Amino acid sequence: MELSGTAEAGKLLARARRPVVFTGAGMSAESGVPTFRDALTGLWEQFDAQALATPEAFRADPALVWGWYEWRRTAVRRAEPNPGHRAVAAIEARVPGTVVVTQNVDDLHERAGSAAPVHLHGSLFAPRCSACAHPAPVPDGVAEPGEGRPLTPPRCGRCDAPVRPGVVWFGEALPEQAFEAAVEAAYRCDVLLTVGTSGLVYPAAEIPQVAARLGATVIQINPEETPLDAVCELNLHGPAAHVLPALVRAAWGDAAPA
Ligand code: BJW
Ligand code: ZN
Repeated sequence: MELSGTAEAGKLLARARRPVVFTGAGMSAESGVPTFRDALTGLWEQFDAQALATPEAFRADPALVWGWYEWRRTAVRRAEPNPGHRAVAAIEARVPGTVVVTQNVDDLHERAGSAAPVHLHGSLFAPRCSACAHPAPVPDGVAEPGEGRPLTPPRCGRCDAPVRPGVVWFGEALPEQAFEAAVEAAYRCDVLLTVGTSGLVYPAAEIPQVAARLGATVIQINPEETPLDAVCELNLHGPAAHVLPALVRAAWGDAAPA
């Protein structure tokens, strides 16, 4: 009897000793956090990336950019991890060699129980000085920000320059340690799950490609086709919040932590 994609992927996952779970915005979609490029619902449908997610945009209008990130941070604080995030934490609990690499700037993997996800594109919860990079406190109890409404950024406690969001904008280098950890995990892994990413943004999109080139089995979880289809042995078409728990059950049965 031919195995279904999920059953086959479950067998591969159950045998894995050094899996990598590589996630993008689709991972958090069912927590109500919008993706970037999905038609109608993606952030870039509504907002101009060049006016909000570049260093030039912050220099031109720090209040607009800061306000937009305040709005997004407030939305993430109100969101809850979904069963997909919990399934990722369950994989980690089952296989101690698991590495979670995320492009997401939310904290939903951590809140679902993942120990130390590698954040390739920074975090909404790590603001820093735009001049001296000194870490700044996450503002607490700020006025409810409107959708992208200008909101003056706080000043650095060390040099008084404006504080910026601790995320990676277009044209900026990825945090060195995080990128090195991700590349090393891609080199070492036996199975890589690529979940909810369009695979369009580099260098992050190299991670599943590196793993595939070095012989790992790459399994994709995404309702849509992506450029990563070409390097994937299995494509599980569906939402992460459904497919990942099913995959964990296929790998370890109903006794799997979920
Ligand atoms: C579901 C689902 C469900 C829906 N379940 N799935 C031309 C060619 C190649 C490269 C470049 C180029 N021109 C410029 C570049 C470089 C650029 C780049 O890659 N651009 C491309 C867009 C063309 N890259 C950079 O600039 C990077 N830096 C760099 O290259 O530096 C060079 C350098 C070196 C040394 C010194 C200095 C410089 C930096 C990239 C930073 C990306 N930043 C952002 C914003 C972060 C902050 C913020 O959140 O605002 O990161 S952009 C945005 O895209 C965000 C994401 O992490 C990233 C990836 O998006 P992701 O996660 O894949 O989301 P989507 O929306 O694209 O896809 C969602 C997917 O989920 C879809 O497939 C859906 O089907 C699926 N989905 N529901 C499962 N329920
Ligand atoms: Zn400073």
